[in-house]
Amino acid sequence: MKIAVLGGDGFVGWPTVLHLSHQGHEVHIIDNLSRRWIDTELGVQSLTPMDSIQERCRIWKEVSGETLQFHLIDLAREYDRLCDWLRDHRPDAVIHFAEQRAAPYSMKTDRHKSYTVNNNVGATHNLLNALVETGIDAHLVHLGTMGVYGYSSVGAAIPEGYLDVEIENLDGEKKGMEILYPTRPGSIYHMTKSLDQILFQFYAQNDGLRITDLHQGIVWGTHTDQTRRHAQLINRFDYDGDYGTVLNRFLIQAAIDYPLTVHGTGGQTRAFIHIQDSVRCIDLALGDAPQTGDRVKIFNQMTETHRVRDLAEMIARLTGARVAYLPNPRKEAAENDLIVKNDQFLALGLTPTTLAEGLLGEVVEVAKKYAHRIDRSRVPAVSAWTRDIATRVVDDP
Ligand code: USQ
Repeated sequence: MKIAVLGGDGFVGWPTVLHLSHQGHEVHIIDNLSRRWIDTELGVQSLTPMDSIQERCRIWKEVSGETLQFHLIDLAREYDRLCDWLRDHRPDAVIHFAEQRAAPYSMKTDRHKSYTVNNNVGATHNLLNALVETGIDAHLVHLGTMGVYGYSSVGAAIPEGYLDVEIENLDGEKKGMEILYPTRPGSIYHMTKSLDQILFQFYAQNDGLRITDLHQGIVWGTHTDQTRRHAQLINRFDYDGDYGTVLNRFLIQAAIDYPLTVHGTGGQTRAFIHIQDSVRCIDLALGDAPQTGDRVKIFNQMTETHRVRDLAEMIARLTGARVAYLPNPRKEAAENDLIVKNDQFLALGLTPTTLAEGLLGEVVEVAKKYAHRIDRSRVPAVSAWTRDIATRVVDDP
């Protein structure tokens, strides 16, 4: 297939590009390099040294013999260039990662809130609009988030996108209907992914676009089979308080002898997936495309759930790290349970990589190797969800 990977320079995008190219697909990366600019804005850098996207593509050619093409396009702002690109290249599939993906960054200031909404919703809508305008019947695979469901504990498993409900009509008869699972996003970022869902529902119904939405959990790990093939193919690794995600943060904190930064009581239960499985899932979803006229296909892209304090205590046991229980900069339930259905990927053949499989140590090794690149002052999470909370957040444990 000819595949466009929008956001192909990012944390999940880059290993996905390599995986699909390795399988023999013709892969085009479309990216505005905004993630690199945000590093510059924040004054932080990936734990791992990343080369330019052009250099990464050159090394991949050397290692694999396969060509990757890079196109610098800003989806949210360059609608006409996007349409031209689609007309010129006519992809069979488009994978859409091209959104600002950090909840803390999206809550930083009013400017960051506006940027995240304008960028994410603008990019998604421009893409849908452009597919209709150019008449290209590509399968659109979007990276969404588990966070659209929210974390209210009702003791029931979260289904894959849709909920069967019963409502009473005017004659008092109970009628069944299927609805998108009600969204309850916990940040501006998660809200943009909730808005994306409605855009997808409309374009699938109105224009027959073929869309798959992957509700992904928190990704951990850094290497995949393909990024391991050369030092310069290494994936990015975020550790800072805005972009680092919880498990990877705990692992680097353990590696540099920094107390593990648990928010509140650490009672938040979240869904997790290893980066290698994330890439496999995208591949499986590509092979299971909906037909024209189908509803949006929604998968829960996660393999296990864990409570944040259990992860911290497990890593403390493994490494001897100390655990710091800090004021929570976020507005979120102090404790929640989470049960998630992921039957569709299991049925398609996904064999989950779990925390138990020794890969935690691999991440600690990577962190130790590049520990000299870490600025300890950028480890605390300081973006607060409300002004009230901001006054309570402690900078350094
Ligand atoms: N947390 C800590 N300590 C930390 C960092 C986080 O206790 O040092 C807690 C947070 O308060 C939260 C949980 O860990 O309760 C998860 O935080 P996170 O930063 O790992 O994940 P989140 O902000 O939800 O976002 C990440 C990705 C996002 C993706 C999402 C999947 O950045 O792109 O969509 O995970 S999910 O969480 O399932 O919605």
